Amino acid sequence: MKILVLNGPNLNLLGTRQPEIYGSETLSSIEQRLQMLAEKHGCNVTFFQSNHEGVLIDRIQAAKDFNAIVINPGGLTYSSVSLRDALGALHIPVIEVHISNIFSRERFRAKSLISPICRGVISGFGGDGYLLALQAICGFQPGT
Ligand code: CA2
Repeated sequence: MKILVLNGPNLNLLGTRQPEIYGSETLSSIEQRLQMLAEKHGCNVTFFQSNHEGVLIDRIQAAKDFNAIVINPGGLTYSSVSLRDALGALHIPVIEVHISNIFSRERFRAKSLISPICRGVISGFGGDGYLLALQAICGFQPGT
């Protein structure tokens, strides 16, 4: 099982600002935790973060040999039809992850353009959300 973990604009700033919303864990710490969990369950994870919509779309178009994508699109969640089209064109499961609970914040954050083409959405569990997504895709039991 090969999984591509994508992070969009500003997620490189995790752990540096706004800890009251996004917690204090850095993206690299989340990626380390994912790597360890993936190894334990025989999955292969590849990480990619970009602040640029077109760069993310290029990475998605090149992801033909992956079995699934876990993506936190950041602010592109609410604006990018192009990102949605690129993800939808792959015909592999996509799981949308958000660190914060996007439904309990400003109203504009509650309407994702990405969610309708996703297998599922995980929102509000901090960095653990990415691990829950891996669990859901790879099919192992919680806590194992
Ligand atoms: O909760 C999430 O994971 C978000 O996708 C994070 C996005 C935000 O636009 C979405 O509404 C929800 C923001 C990315 C992180 O931005 C930061 C900005 C400053 C400090 C730390 C993170």
